[in-house]
Amino acid sequence: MWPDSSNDPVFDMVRRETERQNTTVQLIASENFASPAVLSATGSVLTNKYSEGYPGRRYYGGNTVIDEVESIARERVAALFGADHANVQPHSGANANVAAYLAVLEAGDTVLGMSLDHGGHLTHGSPVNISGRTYRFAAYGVTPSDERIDYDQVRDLALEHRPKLIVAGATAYPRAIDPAPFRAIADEVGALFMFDAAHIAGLIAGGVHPNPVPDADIVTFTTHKTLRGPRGGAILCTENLAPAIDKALFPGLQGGPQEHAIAAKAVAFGEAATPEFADYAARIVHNSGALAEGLADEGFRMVSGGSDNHLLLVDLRAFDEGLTGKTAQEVLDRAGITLNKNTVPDDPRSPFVTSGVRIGTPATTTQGMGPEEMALIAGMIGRALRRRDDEASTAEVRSEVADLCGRFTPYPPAG
Ligand code: DSN
Repeated sequence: MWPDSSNDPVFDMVRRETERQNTTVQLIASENFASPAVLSATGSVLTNKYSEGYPGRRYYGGNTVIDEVESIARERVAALFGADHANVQPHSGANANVAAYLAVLEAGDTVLGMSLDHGGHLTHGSPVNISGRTYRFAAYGVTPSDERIDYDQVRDLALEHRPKLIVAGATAYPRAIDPAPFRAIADEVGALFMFDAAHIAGLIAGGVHPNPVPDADIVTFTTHKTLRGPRGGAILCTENLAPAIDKALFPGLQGGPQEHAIAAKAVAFGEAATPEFADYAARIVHNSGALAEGLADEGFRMVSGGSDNHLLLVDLRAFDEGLTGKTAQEVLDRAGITLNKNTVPDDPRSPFVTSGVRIGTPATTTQGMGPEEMALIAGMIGRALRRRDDEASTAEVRSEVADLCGRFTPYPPAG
């Protein structure tokens, strides 16, 4: 029926990637290890089906089962966050955001969002992104003193620019974001309020961060970060915005939904509603605190002094003025520790070089690592970076990483 692809080198690449994930430490704050059930739904025959439209209103036949799948995904995620309405079709967080903008804005409208170089998202108005090219974004940031969101500045900018939409949410911000002041400011200037919960959706679902749903008109997020589902996005909104959101996503932005991914989202939403997941979310934050302590002992400076969530933003300059984020990422890659370079607020270095790294605990927490292992990892990071010109030292850390991962292997060995 089909050509024999079993020897396709792509499968060897998949095997090697499984091995990489099993044998190195994953500290990228936006990554996680999806469960076998989520992976199984993602790899299912639902990938074969066309289902443009929404449950009960499709442009193609044969969607009885697909309607059930998409309906259960919508119901589960709406219940998880207490939202009026859910759209589970966004292929990504970026698409979720663009659809939200399409639903409530016209080209040229003014929006207030967090500046990318203070931790905001690309889709919150970066000039190189469709958001910044289509709408007039004004940007707020963090205070120079405590490196936390400057709510006074948010209010001042809102009063000055009179945005139609205020956007909260960040990609490299280690503190909890309080939705209530944003709501109050949006009400004061007559703006809509959108909360991009991409990074912290799992922390919200697990009850350890404030839920933005009661305050925000629209909540967008990715499903693959702390929420631990398949790659993808979702949008929650109030009942009055539901028709505009659905129309903006399809046919406004996307065509056929990826129902295999939607099935996997449904599985992940089910998992996120369990007491085990609430415990997981609490352990993510606990591990961040332990990692911050360990890194501070090694001489690193945490932006904002620590973390309330799943990530740390580490300013490398206190550890070594000459060490860039780029070099740190490369050295640690060789040592089997995967993280990403990241600018720190008001970074004099470019985003390709940076003075910082971003470090997250969602994946290691899924593996079952705890504060003891966070202390070990902090020590390994310090040692690898301190002796970065000594290949033998890097190899020694790599071997310790392999031993550690051997005790917390996420997946069975492939092939
Ligand atoms: N690329 C994503 C991240 O790593 O944070 C943006 O959501």
